[in-house]
Amino acid sequence: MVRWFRRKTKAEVAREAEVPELREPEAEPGEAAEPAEAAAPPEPADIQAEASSGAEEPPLEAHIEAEAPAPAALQTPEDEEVLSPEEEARLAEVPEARRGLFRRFRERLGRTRKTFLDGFDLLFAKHPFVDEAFLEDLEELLITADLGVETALSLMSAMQERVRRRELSNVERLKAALKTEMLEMLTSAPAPRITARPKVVLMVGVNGVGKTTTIAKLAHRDRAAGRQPLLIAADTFRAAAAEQLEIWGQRVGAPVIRQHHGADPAAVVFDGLSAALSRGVDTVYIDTAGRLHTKVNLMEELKKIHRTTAKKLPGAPHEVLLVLDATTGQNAVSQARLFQEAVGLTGIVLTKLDGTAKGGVALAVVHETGIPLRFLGVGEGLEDLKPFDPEAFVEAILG
Ligand SMILES: Nc1nc2c(ncn2[C@@H]2O[C@H](COP(=O)(O)OP(=O)(O)OP(=O)(O)O)[C@@H](O)[C@H]2O)c(=O)[nH]1
Ligand SMILES: [Mg+2]
Repeated sequence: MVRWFRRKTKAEVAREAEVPELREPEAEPGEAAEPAEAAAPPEPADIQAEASSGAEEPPLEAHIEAEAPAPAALQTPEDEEVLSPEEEARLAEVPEARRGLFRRFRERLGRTRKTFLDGFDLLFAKHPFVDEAFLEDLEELLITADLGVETALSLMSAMQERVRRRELSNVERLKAALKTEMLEMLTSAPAPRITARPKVVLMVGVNGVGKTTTIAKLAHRDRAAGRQPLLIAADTFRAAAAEQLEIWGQRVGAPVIRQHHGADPAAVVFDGLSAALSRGVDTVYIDTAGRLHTKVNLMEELKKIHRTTAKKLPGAPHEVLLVLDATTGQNAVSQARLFQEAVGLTGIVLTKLDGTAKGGVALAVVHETGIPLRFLGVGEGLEDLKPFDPEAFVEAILG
């Protein structure tokens, strides 16, 4: 598929012969930079000096480079609090509350961010011009940063117009262009406001992705907002699952409805909803057993839980949230498709974004399934769940 796209890109490039960046540079690369320097990006100061010498018409890219701000120094998790002047200026435009969110996100998504920024650094070091080879390597970088082939291709085609307008000539410009395109890809219609009381949320996902922990985090958010949550332990498959949920329930101040190990999960849900109605709680979270999305009988069980919920409380579940573990990379996309087919999803929670370089998978999931991202898990603590904010996310991985 990658090879197919490569051929297509070349064909497109051939058709777009009028695009200056895609043509062979008029000057030989050796004239713009000695072979020994080819491994390093041209210094803007050098190019400026060359551009102003007037002795020889510099290559087109030199003009672009001379007008553009200096490339930002590479940011790493260790030095990410040290911002470039451009970044400081951008942050200054963001209201105070959001600034804090942006900084925290940056810190937690440090490894994904490093993948992109290191990749850009290499890209500009390897290619002195924005030419076909540059674009192929950029495409490769996006694919390996866990965007996957389809999403990377879509971004690359959106970038074509920017190539035409010479907007990819240095790191800052490339980042700005990608940010705009990614933001567009990630932005979906705001989640519909649910006024039902109790609001019932069914949590689904494969083993170990963070369903139970995410329920605890959501219940914790409810408590902080003055809402009373109730938790239903419909994972009767794993022996310790109900105990785990009970411990979280005690910690966040939410009652937990459970039965014995091996009980019918749909029956637990039925009882749990009765309790929720009689207690008049605001929110209900149904914890389900992790299941292989490819196992038909387990998916059937989930459908039964869904049907029982709807029978007991018409209109429920109001939300079906699929929890995906970001460290699984592209596999997350196929999980989303299969759960969507089985129970219908209203949103996705992407967990374990802290400590993984695979955060780019967020783009693949949204682009390839069309299901909105609702929350991001960025740690194991109760506070480590953030509503998905496309702008903060894009700033965290590219800003
Ligand atoms: N670093 C990190 N760890 C997380 C995050 N979310 C969950 N975890 C951890 O992932 C592990 C599994 O979490 P659980 O909540 O038990 O996952 P589950 O989906 O309920 O698992 P099963 O019930 O076995 O299917 C735990 O050690 C959690 O602390 C996150 O956002 N970041
Ligand atoms: Mg669990």
